[in-house]
Amino acid sequence: MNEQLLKITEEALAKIDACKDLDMLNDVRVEYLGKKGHITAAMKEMKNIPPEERPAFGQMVNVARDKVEAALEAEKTKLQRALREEKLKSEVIDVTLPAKKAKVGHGHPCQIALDEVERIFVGMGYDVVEGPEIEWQEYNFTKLNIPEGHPARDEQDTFYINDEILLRSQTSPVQARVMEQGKLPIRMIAPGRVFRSDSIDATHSPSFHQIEGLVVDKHITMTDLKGTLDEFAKELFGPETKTRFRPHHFPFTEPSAEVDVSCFKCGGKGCRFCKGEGWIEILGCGMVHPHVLEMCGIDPEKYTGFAFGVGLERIALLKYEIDDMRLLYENDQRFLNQF
Ligand code: 2NM
Repeated sequence: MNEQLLKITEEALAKIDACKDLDMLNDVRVEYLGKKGHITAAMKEMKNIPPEERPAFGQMVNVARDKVEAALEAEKTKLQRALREEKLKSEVIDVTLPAKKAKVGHGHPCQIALDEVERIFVGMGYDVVEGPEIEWQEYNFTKLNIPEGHPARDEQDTFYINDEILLRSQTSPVQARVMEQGKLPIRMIAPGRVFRSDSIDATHSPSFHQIEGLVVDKHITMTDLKGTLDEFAKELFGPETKTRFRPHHFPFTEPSAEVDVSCFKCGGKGCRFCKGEGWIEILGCGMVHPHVLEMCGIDPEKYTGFAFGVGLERIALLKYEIDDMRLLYENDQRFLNQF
């Protein structure tokens, strides 16, 4: 028995030594120390041994078990260490490799143009004010001297929600709201989305963006208007830019004008960009109609003002030489990634 136990132990130690991985090692453990294992079987032999031999036999089995257990444990540690080393080697990171470039988002051309316009006017001391896109017709029309029956109110051009409420067709209702608050003087621009029932083509969309400006103070004159917009044009399109004011009509201003800038492509000589004109129309403006001031709670005998309105998309199309407004709305990455 002694000899057989020795043989089993030696055999076990040899098998443990030959193990190539932890799975194999576990199989060996089961083979010798498991429920039906060889050493376990030897311990079960105890009952068949004469009582006087039992202590010596028990001790032998214990020694054999301890030896196998110790060998198993040592081999386990060795295999685990080897596995870890292997893993470390295969997972080495080369920190000198070039990194993947992160994709950084960027402004939409309209946003870039808006930032630029805001920068210019904030630099001249203007506030940027926003207001609701759903408006009372009272603010969108009546207070701006657009009476009932005026063609600008036509249901064909305006999205009405009901008799009193509509989607604003301009951002000037924001200015009517500011005038009503009565804090003077006023120097503000109102950028934002406006809505008109237009069909989509290269220059029209039922939803686009406007930036309207308003200055109200004592002694504001047409000269202030001209100087301000001339400075704006020079900052936006370059210092060589000239402006030209042509008489026009708007219900909320009197007198009113449309403003052209000298073509920044050809300097005014006439080219394909300005269609041979030398001038490009960019905005509408005028002196705030006394009736508008009055309806918004400002005394037109004491205060005067000027106002203007410019289309944001129009500025973006001009500045970045885009020939179709629809490109601004389609979110085609091939287009947007150019900005
Ligand atoms: C324009 C042209 C001319 C304008 C007028 C006002 C207000 F509220 F003061 F009456 N805001 N904006 C105005 C004047 C807008 O857009 C082409």
